[in-house]
Amino acid sequence: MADLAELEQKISDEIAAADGLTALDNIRINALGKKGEISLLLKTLGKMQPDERKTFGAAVNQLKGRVNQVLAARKTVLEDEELDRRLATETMDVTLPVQADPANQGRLHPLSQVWEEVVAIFADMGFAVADGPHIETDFYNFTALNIPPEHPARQEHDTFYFAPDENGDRKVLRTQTSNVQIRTMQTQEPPIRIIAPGRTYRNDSDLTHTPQFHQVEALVIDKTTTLAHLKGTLEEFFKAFFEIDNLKMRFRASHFPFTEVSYEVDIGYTRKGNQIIIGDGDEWLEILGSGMVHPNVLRNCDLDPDVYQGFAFGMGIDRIAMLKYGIPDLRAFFDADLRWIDHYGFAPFDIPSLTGGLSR
Ligand code: 2NL
Repeated sequence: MADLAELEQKISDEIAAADGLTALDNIRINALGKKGEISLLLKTLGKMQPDERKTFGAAVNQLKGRVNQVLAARKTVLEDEELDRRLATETMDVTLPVQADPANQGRLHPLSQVWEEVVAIFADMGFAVADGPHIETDFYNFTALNIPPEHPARQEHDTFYFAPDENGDRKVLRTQTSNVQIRTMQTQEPPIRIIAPGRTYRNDSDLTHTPQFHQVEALVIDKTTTLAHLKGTLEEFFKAFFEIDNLKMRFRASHFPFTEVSYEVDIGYTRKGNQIIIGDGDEWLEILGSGMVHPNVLRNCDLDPDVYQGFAFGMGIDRIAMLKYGIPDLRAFFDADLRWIDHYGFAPFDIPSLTGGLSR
């Protein structure tokens, strides 16, 4: 029994001296763990006489209870000390801004936004979106569009050519998205009503041109499609796109190899300071090229020009994005500068729609 008192004193001294929760837990394991000093004492009970076993067993159990109490008390003290230490050393600046919602971080590039706006407007008018290859054969980029070899229009396209293959044929990076319309006319029966938004490529680089840019072309083919449909479509599109009720439009006779008749279309605007307000006013802004699809183009796609006719137009997405959102420098579109995208970009989950709002 004297041994028990001595053991209790020793364990109590150790507990009092424990300087942390880990040290305290080690003391607990050494005393009460499976192979702890007190646990081992209990294992000697089996070899004792019944009387001795009764008194010794009770004494060890009481010792165990007291040690547990001392351990718990020391634990509370150590935990309080730990909390006081953290409260004294750790600080929190409650004036810091709330952390940004991760679902609302990142911005859509204005081009992506405008692309989606254009798609939403034309989809609402019943146009399907078509896509095609960026690397194209000479036929789909030029010949099918009534631009035969040696035609002067080829020079104006600043085409990127690939190295010729074994037959001497050179593929090109498409200079406009018309290859998509050609492929559509070859594979689908009219009526056809598509837009072809996409990347286009020309070997041209200055303040207002980048070697890779974006175009949307449209094509409507049916038996009775006329210029009036072209005018109506463009008027509806620009009113929806620029979110205005009044729109002045001007059709200037022009020439493209793939349309006959051909028009360049201007829209009216006024200047307010260095701001451009689109819709009304005395100044004109050239915005797109258009016309009735040339009979040769229809023939090249095995459509009979005595049965079918239609309109087509093409415009630059980069340019209408700059106009709508007042972006002065085209080249910044391709700089991948996060500060620029933060300024001009759009919230990722604000998907443009005619009912929910195109742009907010
Ligand atoms: C412009 C002019 C235009 C077209 C593109 C087209 C396509 C086919 C047939 C006929 Cl498959 N036309 N596309 C027509 C007129 C103008 O683009 O200045 N674009 C920026």
